[in-house]
Amino acid sequence: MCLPVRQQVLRALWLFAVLDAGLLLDGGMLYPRESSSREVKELSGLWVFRADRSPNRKQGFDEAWYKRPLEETGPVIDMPVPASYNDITQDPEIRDFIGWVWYERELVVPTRWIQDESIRVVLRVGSAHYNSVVWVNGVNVTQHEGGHLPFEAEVGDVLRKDPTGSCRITIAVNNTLTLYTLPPGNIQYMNDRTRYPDGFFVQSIYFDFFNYAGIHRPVLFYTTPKAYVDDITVVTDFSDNTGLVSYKVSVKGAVTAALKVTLIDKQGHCVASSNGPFGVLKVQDVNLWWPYLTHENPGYLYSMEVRLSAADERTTYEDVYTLPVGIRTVNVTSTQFLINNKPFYFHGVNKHEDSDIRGKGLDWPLIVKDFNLLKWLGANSFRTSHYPYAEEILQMCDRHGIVVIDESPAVGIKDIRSFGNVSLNHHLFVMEELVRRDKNHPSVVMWSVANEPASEMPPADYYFKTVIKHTRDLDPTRPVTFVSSSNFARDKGAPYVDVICINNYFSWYHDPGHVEVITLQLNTEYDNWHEKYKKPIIQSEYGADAVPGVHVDPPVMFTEEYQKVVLQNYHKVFDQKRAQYLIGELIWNFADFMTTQGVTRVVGNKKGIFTRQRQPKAAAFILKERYWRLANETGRLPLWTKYPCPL
Ligand code: BDP
Repeated sequence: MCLPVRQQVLRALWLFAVLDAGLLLDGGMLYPRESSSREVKELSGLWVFRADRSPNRKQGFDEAWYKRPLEETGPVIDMPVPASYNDITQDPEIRDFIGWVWYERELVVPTRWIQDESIRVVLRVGSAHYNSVVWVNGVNVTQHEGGHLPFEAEVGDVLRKDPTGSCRITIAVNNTLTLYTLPPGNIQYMNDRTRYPDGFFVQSIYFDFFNYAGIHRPVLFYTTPKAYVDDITVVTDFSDNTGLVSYKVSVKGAVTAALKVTLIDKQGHCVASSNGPFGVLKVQDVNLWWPYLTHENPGYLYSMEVRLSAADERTTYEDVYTLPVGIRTVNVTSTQFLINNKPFYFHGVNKHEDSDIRGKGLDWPLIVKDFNLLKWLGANSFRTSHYPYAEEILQMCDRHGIVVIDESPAVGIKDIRSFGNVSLNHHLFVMEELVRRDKNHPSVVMWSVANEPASEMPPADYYFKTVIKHTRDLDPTRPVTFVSSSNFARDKGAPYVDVICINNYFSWYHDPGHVEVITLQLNTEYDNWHEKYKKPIIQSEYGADAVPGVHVDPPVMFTEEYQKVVLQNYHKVFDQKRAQYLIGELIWNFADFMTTQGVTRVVGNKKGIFTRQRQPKAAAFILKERYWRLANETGRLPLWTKYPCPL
């Protein structure tokens, strides 16, 4: 749909009015970036650490461990940040620990941060799993619930109490999951003293990945002036060759402020500018943001520089924040997913944040390796199964044109008590945190509110109707989905979503060993869904475990041959249905990943097409050939000349 420029501008202004309605959250969560007015001080590296092994795990709070250096209250060990703590030591108790662990870091902050009261100093945690309490010099500065999203606190006043600038940061993190957390879990005490020792308990989880814990993403200080740019929202559109960037800037710390907004292209030329807290930038001869393998120049980003000037009786403030902006549109019809009005077919993967030793800790070598593998594979997309990934990963997606389905941490909602109001309100809050963080990423084209909940339970209907509606109200510019497990007859989410995402494991969890049933069962399933809901479908998970190096032919389960043949049978149906309403296929999983121990898992889930160490299994080559072929069929360019497939 191509509206005239004027109508599009009005639509954008209406959108901003909608975006602010009924928010639970106050304030923005811009990614910390250095600029002429902002400094960033990363605190990655070695922290000191202690797990609170007391029976009720409350010794640290009872003895106020945050009041003194941690090493004065008991033994400490080195702990890298960011990283999960579980696989760092040789101690099985730390690997499987449940409860509060304590991290601490001492440093000296720059004198000018202390002396200059016009500087605002913010402490930011990229993510910590699951509940966190943060102190600076013994003063509680914030707490946060939820393992995959950032939180921050203004700490200038606390730091200024000590003119030497010495600073002790203490972070207590608890990985206990309850029926009301996202994801949910449950602690069970085993009271049969003939079978279990006193105080024995286990944490039940209803999701299939290891509940890694600790400080998973960077902790850092950043500064802004007292009057500062608190949030920016952009919505993009285009008409013919004119790009439109509607923006809204929120300012804090000043009653009045002058704002200058400039859009700069990759060559450093200013292509549009405006004044004021909201407006529309018009870009002539626009370079649209295109996905990888659909254009010779994918992932085109402009830089939007927001410059604030304000003054109070004492001083003047200037704040500068630069946001990368990709100009693109997303639309859905009953059979298609359109990016920039062109049909887009997702040929990609599901991932996990998971690797040896680091667990879920952010790790740049791993991130870059994974992007190189995605490109090698010819993958144009992934789903952030089953929680929001690091902002740094989404920035890579923006730059490389990798399309993202951004999923909330609502995985494993299986207990009826997790559909009550406490859970629902928390879920709405988390969707706000997610949209607030990721709304400006061009790579993010759809929100996924949950994965495979027990949607047959009676309260699920109201629950998901509410979460999906809230998400759509928060962001009317992106479609919303809900990832269903196979049983369409019991599904409660599909009536409300824009795209139907389905997971199934034919010839694995059903009819194990019978790959010959895949095509029939998949065809029936697709036709049922599409006839009932008339919405486009994404095969959001399919796959089979393969223990690397295990070979049997004719294929049997858990061999590399079986994984290959499962994929090939699914692909036959994909090729029929993508001519109709199938708009994507995402393999489960990109790489093997760790799970809790259990009789169905051989040191983790082995459905990766790459091993956990990122080496290809036989299935990776099948998929690579297929994805490059799909790219050549569905791409908009003569890709063989532009992108020689490295077969
Ligand atoms: C799917 C889940 C995913 C699991 C996968 C499996 O969405 O988290 O890892 O099954 O069992 O249903 O491999």
